[in-house]
Order: sequence, then C-alpha cells, then structure tokens
Amino acid sequence: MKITGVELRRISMPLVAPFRTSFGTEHSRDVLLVRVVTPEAEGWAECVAMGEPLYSPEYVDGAADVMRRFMVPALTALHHVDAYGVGQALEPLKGHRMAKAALETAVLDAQLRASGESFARFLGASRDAVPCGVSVGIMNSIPQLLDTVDGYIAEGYVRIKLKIEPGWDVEPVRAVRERFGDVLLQVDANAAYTLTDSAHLAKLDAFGLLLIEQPLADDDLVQHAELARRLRTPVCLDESIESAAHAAAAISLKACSVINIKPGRVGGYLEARRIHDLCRANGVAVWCGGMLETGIGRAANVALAALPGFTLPGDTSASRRYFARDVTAPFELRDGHLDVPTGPGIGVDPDPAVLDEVTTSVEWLAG
Ligand code: OSB
Ligand code: MG
Repeated sequence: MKITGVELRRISMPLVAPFRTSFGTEHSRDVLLVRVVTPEAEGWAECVAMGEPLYSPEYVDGAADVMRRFMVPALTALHHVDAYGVGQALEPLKGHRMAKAALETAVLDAQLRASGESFARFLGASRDAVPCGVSVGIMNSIPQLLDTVDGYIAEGYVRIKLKIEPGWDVEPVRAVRERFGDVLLQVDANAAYTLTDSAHLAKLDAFGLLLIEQPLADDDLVQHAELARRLRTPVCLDESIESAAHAAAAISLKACSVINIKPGRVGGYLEARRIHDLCRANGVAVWCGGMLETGIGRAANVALAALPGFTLPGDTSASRRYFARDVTAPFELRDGHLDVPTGPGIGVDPDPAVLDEVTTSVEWLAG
C-alpha cells in the first residue's frame, strides 16, 4: 500500500466519573485518533497517550507533534508500506512508542480491511469472547468504594482491580475482600512505592490477591525482583515493560510472574504479540491492560485479549464504564464477557455524527 495521507483528529471524551490513580485524576479523555488513507482502504487507530506525562513520558500533544514532524513524513515517503514496514521505517526514531503504535495500528487496520481479515484472525485469537475485569479508581471513602465495586459486580465483571497508593491500600483491600468474598481481586500501584515499603506491601499477602501491578518505579527491574522474593502476592509489571526485550530482561531477572500488555505502551500489536509469545513460552501469564480507550482502541484490544496466552481477565471493560456515548457502537458486557469483533480490520467504525460532535481539531497531513 502507498499512504495518500494521514488525518490527526483530536476528540474530547468526558468520563462518566473521575478516575483517580496514584499519579493523578482524569476527568475527560483528550484522545488523538489517526486515520490512514490508502487507495485500497482507510485505517483507524487511537493513540493512548494521555494529556500529561504522568503515566509515562508521552503526552498527547507530544505524540501529535512527533507524528506530524517525523513519523508521518517517513511513512508517506515509502512507495509501499504494510504494518511490519511501519516498525522498520520508524525504528531509527527513539521512544515515542504510543505514537508509533497508533500509526502502525492504523496501517494494519487499512491493510486488513483491504484483505477482508479481522484483527483477531491476523493476531491468532483462539476465542470469540473475552472475560472482562474492571479497574476501580481511588475513592474518597471506603463506603463509596464498596458501592462502586458492588455496581460493577452486579454488571457482571469477573475481576476487580483496585488502584492503590500509600494511605489507600490494606484497608480498602480488606474491606472489598470482606464484603465480596472470593471475587477475583488484584491491585495496581502505578509505581507509587519503593522497596522500603516491602514489609507494608507484604500485609496484602493475607488477601489472596491475583497480583500486585507495578508497585515500584518504571526502571526498578532489579528492585521488583527483590520485592517479588519478599511477597507471596505475584508481581505484575505494566509501566516497566515497553518492549519484548524488556519482557525478556524482566523474566530472566524474575522481576515479575505476570505482565500487563498494553499495545500502545509497547509500540503496537506486533510487539504486543511478540511479548505474548515470549511470555507463553516462559510460563508467564499475561492480560490485556487498558488506557481508557474509546471503541476504536478497545476493538483491537479485545482481539488481542483473545490470544491463548491471555489467561487472566483484562481491563477491557464495556464502553459505558468510561463514556456516556462511545464513538463506535458500544461494547457491552454479556455474562462478564465482550464479544471479539469479527469484521475486517478492527471490525468497528466510528459514527461520523458522534465523531463530529466530539471533535476539537482535525489536521490533514498529505503524502
Ligand atoms: O495503570 O493500568 C493502568 C488507565 C490509564 C492509565 C494507566 C492505567 C489505567 C487503568 C485503567 O488502570 C484501565 C482501563 O480500564 O482502560
Ligand atoms: Mg497499570
């Protein structure tokens, strides 16, 4: 395929409720959508970079800038490109994996729409529906937390993830465990602790958690290995794993026994699949994380979550957990599961009328 041009579209998506983590509170998602145009087909993708560089160094204005200044010109200069070629062409540019992921995914979507193949089939999915968990933000009080979790369990979510930080960890976990019995439960610290907190974190061992996600800093692989020796709760990495090479290092160091795979964080679905394959070969469980995506990003994540190594429920929640109205037909929970899209490419299309209403800017980068 030859790329004719790329549209960068910014949309503003208010969240149904504020989402608080150890790094900040999100009220609305400022999303960068990428539309790649080729003579054969168009492809869509969502860049998961957030408004501010708090989860990782990337942020949405920076992602748009690096795409417009360096990445899109490198891709439109090619006479022929497919998804594998995007990675090769962008390889000299350091970092900016969320920006790279969005461009590669849009090209992959265009390519698969042209050939009539779904993401699920292309990636090697082995299921037609995936079990879903939900990520529950830090709340103002324990009663408020219990009400929120109660609502999610009533909707059918099969696993609860509690965001934690120093001062909001053992007590909320104890309260949820006492109230909801043996529900699948895990926690996510978003790098809020240090190794000196290991005795405190070991108090969580009493609650039979599936895992503790990213307790320490992004670049603390060695410290995570030490912490993993001190805890019975399995350690899972999110922020620390930006590539298959990082995953290989973490596995050899025994820094984790579980990995949260987010395609945006690792540079795209091809690298996400490499991490899946590596983990599967090494007996490391994986699950699909989320970045509060709209239906466009969610569709591809649900396809990835259907691969055989995704043995734990993901943060692939229903559209209504995030947005009153999604830009695609809403993803809806059925018996705790989301159906894997089967249509060509990501298998969903943004609704042009909804898209118009939420769009804050559009930029066309001609090839
Ligand atoms: O650490 O997994 C995380 C959301 C934004 C940034 C980081 C994280 C999250 C979530 C929510 O936990 C996952 C989701 O429901 O999309
Ligand atoms: Mg996380």
